[in-house]
Amino acid sequence: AEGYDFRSIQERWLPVWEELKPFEVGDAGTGRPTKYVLDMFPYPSGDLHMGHAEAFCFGDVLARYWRGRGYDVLHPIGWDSFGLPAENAAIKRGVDPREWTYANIAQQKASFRVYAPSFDWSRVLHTSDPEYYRWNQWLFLKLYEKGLAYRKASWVNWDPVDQTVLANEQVLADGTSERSGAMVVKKKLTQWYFRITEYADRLLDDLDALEGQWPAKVLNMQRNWIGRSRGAEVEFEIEGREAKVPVFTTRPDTLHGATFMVVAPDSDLAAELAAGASPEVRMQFQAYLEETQRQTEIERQNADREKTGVFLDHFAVNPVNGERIPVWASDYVLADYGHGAIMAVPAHDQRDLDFARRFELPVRVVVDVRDADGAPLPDPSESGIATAGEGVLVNSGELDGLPKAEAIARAIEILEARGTGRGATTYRLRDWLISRQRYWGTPIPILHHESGEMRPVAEESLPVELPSSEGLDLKPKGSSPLGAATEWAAVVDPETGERWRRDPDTMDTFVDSSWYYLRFLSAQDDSQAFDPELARRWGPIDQYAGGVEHAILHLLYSRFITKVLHDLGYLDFEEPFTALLNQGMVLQDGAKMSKSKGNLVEFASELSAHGADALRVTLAFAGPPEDDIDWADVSVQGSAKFLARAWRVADDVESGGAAVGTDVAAGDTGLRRATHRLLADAPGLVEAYKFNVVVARLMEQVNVTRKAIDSGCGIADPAVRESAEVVARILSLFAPYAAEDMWAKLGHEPTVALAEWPTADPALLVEDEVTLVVQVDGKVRDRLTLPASVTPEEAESAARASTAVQRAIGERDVVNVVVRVPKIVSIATKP
Ligand code: ANZ
Repeated sequence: AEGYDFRSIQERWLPVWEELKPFEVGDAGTGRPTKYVLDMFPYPSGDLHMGHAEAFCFGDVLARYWRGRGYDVLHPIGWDSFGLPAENAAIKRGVDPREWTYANIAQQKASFRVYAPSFDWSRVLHTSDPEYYRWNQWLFLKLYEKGLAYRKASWVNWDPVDQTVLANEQVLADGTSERSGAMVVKKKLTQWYFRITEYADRLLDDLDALEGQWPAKVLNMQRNWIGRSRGAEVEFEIEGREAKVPVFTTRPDTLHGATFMVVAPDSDLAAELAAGASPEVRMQFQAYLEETQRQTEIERQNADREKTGVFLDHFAVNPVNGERIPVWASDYVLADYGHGAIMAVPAHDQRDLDFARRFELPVRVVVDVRDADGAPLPDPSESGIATAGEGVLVNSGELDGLPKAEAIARAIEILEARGTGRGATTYRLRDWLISRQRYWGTPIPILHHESGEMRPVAEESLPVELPSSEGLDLKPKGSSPLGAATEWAAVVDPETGERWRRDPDTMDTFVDSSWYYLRFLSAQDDSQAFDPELARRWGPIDQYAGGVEHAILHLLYSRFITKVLHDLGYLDFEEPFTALLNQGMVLQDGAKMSKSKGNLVEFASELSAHGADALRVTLAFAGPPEDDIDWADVSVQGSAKFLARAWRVADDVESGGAAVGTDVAAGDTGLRRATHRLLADAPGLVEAYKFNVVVARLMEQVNVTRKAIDSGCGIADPAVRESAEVVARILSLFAPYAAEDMWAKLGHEPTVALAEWPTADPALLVEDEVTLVVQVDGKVRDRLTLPASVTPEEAESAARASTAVQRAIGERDVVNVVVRVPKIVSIATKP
C-alpha cells in the first residue's frame, strides 16, 4: 500500500466535506442539547499567522469534542474588519481600505479552508459590511434612547504635528508622541461616550459566578479595571464660595487629621478658585496648569515624583472641627477620579505627607499605629513615612479610642447625621469613549442642526452607509475625514426642509465586537439584529477561546452590552461567556515573533510544508494550552511521524484485519482494556483543556496497538480494529484529515466528525485482580483480593488490616514480615 501522504489526504477530503457541510447547524434545532463554541474572530491584517493557528486549533478541539458527545454545536466564524490598520495601509500605499480589507479576508478564508476548523460557514459575517454595521447603528440608537449614549467635551492627548488624538499608551514617558516625536498637549474635544459606569457594580459582582470558569488572572484584571473603592463623600465649605465642595475619601476616620485640601489643577474648581485669586496666583496657576497638561495620567500617578503645586489663596473649613485649612492645586490629584479634590491627611497618606513636607504644611497623627511588638511607629513628620495601618484613633474627639474599621463606620454616621457627608463608592472605571475621528468604521447615526440640536437617524433609514473613500483625505487631523464628504453629510428633512448634517465620527471597533456573537445567530436576517428566540436557544456562549490581550476591554465591553440588551428585554442571560480559555503565545527562541525581528514563522509556509494535521497536533501537544509555545522547541516532524503510525494501523486493518462490525467481545483483553481506559479518560481531559495529555495518550495507544499487531494478538484480532476506530474517533479532534482517512479505511462513511462517540465498557475498566495469601507463622490465615499492581507496602498493610490475621497474631509481637507481591505476605511472631 502507499504510505501516509498528507497532501493527497487533504485533497481527498476537502471536497467531500465541502459537499457534506457537516458543521452547518440549522435554526430549527434537532432537540439535542446545544453548545455554542466561539473563537475570538480574526482581524484581517494579512494572512493568518501562527497565533491564529493556535487559537483556532484549541477552539476547534472543543467544538469537535462537544459534537462528538452528542450536542448540536454552533461554531461560527467572521471578521472584525473595521479599524485602523486598513486605514493606515490606505494612507501609506494609497489603496482603498475596503479593497485591502476584503482581499485579506479572502486570503484568510482560503487558509482556513485548508486548516479546516469545523466552522459553520453559512453564518459568516464581516463587521465592515453594511448588513452588519447597520445593527451597530441600531445598537447605538438603543443606548441613545436609554440615555446610555451621550456626548461630552473631554481632555484628550493631542499630537500637534500629526494632528491626531493619541491613546494614553501612545504618549511616551517624556511626554512626546510615539508617532511624531512632538510634545503632546491636551485638547478639549467633544466625544461620544457609552455610560458603562452605570453598570460598574453589576460588572464587578457578576464576576463571582465566573470563578473557576474563567482564568483567575482575567477575573482579577477585570476587577482591578473596574476598581471599586468604598468610603465616604465629605463636604467642605470654602470661604467665600456658596456651594460646598465634596471630596472622596476611603478614610473618613482620619478627618481630624486633614490639614489641607488639594484640587486637581485641570478641574473646573481649580480654574474657578484661581480666577478669584490675586493676579500673581493666577499667573502661577496658569503656568502650573500648562505643565500639568503635558503629563500623562500614568506619570501623575507615579508616587515617587517630587510633589509640586500652587496655593490657590483660598481656605476650606473642616466640617468635623471647624478648622481653616489651605486649598492647593497639585497634579497628583486627578480631575476625573472621585470629585477631583481631596482632603489631605499627611500623617496617614504618603502622597499627602510628601506634599506637606515639601510645602511645610502641618502633619497631625490621628491613628495610633503600632509595630509588631506593640511599640508606636515613629512620627511621620520626622520619619517621612506615613502610617497607613491598623490602629486606634487619637486626637479625634468622639472617635478617640475606636479601632480604624469602627471609626470609619462611626465617622460616616456622624457626617450623615450632620448632613455634611455620606457613605459613598467610587470606581476607576471611566465611561467608554466610542467616537473616533477616522474613516474606516461605523458612522454614528446622529444628525446635527446648526442650532446645536441633535436627532437620531430613524431606524428605518439604517444603515447610514459609509461613503466611498475616493477624494477623502484619510490622514488623521483631529476631525473626521467624513466631515469632508459634504454630499454624504448633508441631509434635508423632507417635511420641514430643514438642513441637517450627519455626525462625521465613526465608532470604536470594540462596539462591533461587543455583540457579534449574537449576530451569528441571525447572520442572514435583515429584519433584526438577532432573533431573541435563537439567543434563548443558543446563548450564552458555552465556550469562548482567544488571546489574553483581550482580557480587559473586549470582554468588559461585551459583558456591558450583554447586560444592556438583557435590560432592554432582548436577552434572558446577563453574562455572554460562560467559560473562557486563554491560549498562550507562539514564540520563537523565547521571543515574540515579528517581521522586524526576523523570527517570523509563516503560517502559510508551515501549512504547505507539513499540512494542517501535523500543525494542529504540534500545537495541541506542545503543552497546556494556556502556556506559551516556543516554536524552536517543538517537532512538527515528530507529529507527522505519529500521524503516519496511527494511519498505518488503520491501513493494516483495511488489508488484513477483522471485518467491520465484527463482535469485539472475544478480542484480546489486554488491548481492549487499554482502548477502554483511553475512552474513559479522554472526556475529562478534554474538558479540563488537557489537550496535550490526550495527544500523549493517543500516541501510547497507537504504540500498544502496533505491538499487539506485530508481536501480540495479531492484525486479525477484533481488538485491533476496535482500537483503530477509537483512535480515529478521538484523533479527529486534533487531526481531522488523517482521522477521516483512517475512518474510511476502517470501512465507515464520512464523516468521522459526526460519528457516534463510543462508550467505555465498565467491565473493561476494572483492574486485573490477584489473590494474595497471608500466612502467620507458616499457617494460611487469609486470602485477600487485590489489584495486580499492588505495591509491597499496600500488600503488607492490607494483610495487617485483616481481622483473621489480627486474631491469629493475638497478643504476640510481630518479629518479621516477608512480602512477595502479588502472591504472599508471611508474618512471623514471638510470644
Ligand atoms: C483621605 C485619606 C487619608 C485618604 C488616608 C487615603 C488615606 P482609592 O483606594 O484608590 O480609591 N483620592 C481621592 N480622589 C482622588 C483623586 N481624584 N486623585 C488622587 N487621589 C484621590 O484611593 C482613594 C483615596 O485616594 C482617597 O482617600 C483620597 O485620599 C485619594 F489616610 O482621603 B484619601
